[in-house]
Amino acid sequence: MFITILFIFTLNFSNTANAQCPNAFTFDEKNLCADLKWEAAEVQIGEELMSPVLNIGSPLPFNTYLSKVWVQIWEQGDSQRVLLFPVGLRIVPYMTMLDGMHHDAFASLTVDKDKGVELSQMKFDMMEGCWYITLQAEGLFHMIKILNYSNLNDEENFEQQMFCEICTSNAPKPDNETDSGQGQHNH
Ligand SMILES: [Cu+2]
Repeated sequence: MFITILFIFTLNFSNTANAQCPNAFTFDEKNLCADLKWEAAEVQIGEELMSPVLNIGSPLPFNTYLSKVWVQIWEQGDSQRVLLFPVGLRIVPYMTMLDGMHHDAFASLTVDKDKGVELSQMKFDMMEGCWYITLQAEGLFHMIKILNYSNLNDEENFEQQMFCEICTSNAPKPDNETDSGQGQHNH
């Protein structure tokens, strides 16, 4: 019950207070914001879906989706949101797991000066864990939680979030953590 209340509070907080700067972080002594713009996932056979898609493992290989997202970074307080591409900042898919085996995952990166950094070819496979997009550098480990998989219903998405609540406590020195819900919540 406590976890449920905490979860709902976190969602509401992220919808309002963080609207201007969905993911605040500091890099190279600059206060920056990041946001995720999900794109249609790539699939060779099967129906088209928006990213993020959680690959639930059956029937393989037909329902394996490769998720795709634009990551946009700008300076806090810049209402124009002029895109920045900080040198030395790594943008990496990441998973925290129940068994403590936290790990990076592959993404193919493309830079577009008008759209940001695109991460594609991301294979979010279902495990006993929680997927993130992380911003990494020396002294920085900012985790953006992935919410609302397009192929899961509310109850299944909630179950995935429970892994986030449980698995993240022993993640490597996170400076903070935010949600990538982007107003897609159903309440
Ligand atoms: Cu994993």
